[in-house]
Amino acid sequence: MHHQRHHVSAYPDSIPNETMRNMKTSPRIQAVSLAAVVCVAAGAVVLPSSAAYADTATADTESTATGRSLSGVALSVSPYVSGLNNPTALAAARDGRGRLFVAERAGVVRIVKSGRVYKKPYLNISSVVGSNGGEQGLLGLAFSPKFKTNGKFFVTYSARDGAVILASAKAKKSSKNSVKKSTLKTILRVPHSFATNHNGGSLAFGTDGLLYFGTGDGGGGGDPQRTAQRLSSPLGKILRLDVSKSCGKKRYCVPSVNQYRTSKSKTKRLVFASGVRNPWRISVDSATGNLWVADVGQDAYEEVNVVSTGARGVNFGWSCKEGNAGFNSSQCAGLAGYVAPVTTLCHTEAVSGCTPPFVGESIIGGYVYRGRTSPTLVGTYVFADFISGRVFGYQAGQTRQLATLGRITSFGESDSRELFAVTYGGTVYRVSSN
Ligand SMILES: [Ca+2]
Repeated sequence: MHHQRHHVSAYPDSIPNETMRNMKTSPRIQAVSLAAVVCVAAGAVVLPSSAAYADTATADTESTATGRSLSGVALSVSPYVSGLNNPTALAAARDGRGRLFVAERAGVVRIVKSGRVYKKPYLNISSVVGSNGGEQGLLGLAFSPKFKTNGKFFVTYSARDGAVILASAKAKKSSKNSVKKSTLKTILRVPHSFATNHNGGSLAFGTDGLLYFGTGDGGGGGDPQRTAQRLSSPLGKILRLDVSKSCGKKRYCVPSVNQYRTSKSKTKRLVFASGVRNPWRISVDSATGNLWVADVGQDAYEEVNVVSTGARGVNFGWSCKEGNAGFNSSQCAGLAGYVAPVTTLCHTEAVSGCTPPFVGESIIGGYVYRGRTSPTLVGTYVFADFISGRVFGYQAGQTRQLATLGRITSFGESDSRELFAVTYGGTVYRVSSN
């Protein structure tokens, strides 16, 4: 890996969020090529390969720099360790041991500690992980809030048949630096055979101790299976499970707070929220308990949503809506109380008046920073765009570009809630501010 430092020019003052929302929304462009629809719209982990990406200035080789402020934030994104193989997620166990755990797409979880990558995998389940298309693989990773005592953590991955599997694994002791594949146990299987894209797979524990699991709409383009608004489909949802115990034959229980817990549909019982397309990365703000959902857009808008985990009837709108614009009018029938995004990025080829820096083609959700070493960043939701390499901050209705770094696939928090990012090329970056 190269580690040249680039300097990012100061950005013009940002467009206020309201302006973004009121921007003229052109009708959905139908003329986008299939490749663009599939790759751009779908693709959190797609390798840019077409000419459409020729102007993607930032390959995955650079650190960056400092940008203009969000309430005085000067963001620094610096390489921490490299040599990972297509990382897709980063998490910490919060057991005080200072380890970062990085999921690699092929099915390996690796430990990063004190600036180095441990040679021996923490977990290797590559023999059961499918990797067809640009988006299948080991997708998500989250540690039990009680990991220190129970040694349990959770992964999501594509099975060989395309199904998205939520599974647990268990360290013999939480201090161990490797975990046996034989401890892997399937908790939930979400069938996903229609297409290889839009798998979701993001995991986040709420401050309520419940596990939130984002699923994609099943792929293709434009919600062809009409899953996202159908509550009996596990696709296009944020599911909520209690994985701290078993109920009957299931390795989870339906939380008593789930709105549809008494539904005849076993799937519907797990639905916390509907109406997402590909919530590639979700996170929970440890201070407020709010759930942040970054939903990858179709042809026009990328979006950031935030909702209390105590909310009911949460519907993020897809595929009736894409961002704040209409999309499939046939999917609007049951749409009551649609949760509008707090901020959106636009696709220049589809939205007139869409100008940098608030341009994005494949949003990568991040975290609200709650660490200690970057006081000006506290309370800011940091996120990115995979394609353009823009790194943004959102706080109190304002969105600003704070840095540039191409091909971020995921953000993650350390034991002490410091912020890290991983790029598809295999580098872990430390994200900090003044
Ligand atoms: Ca939405």
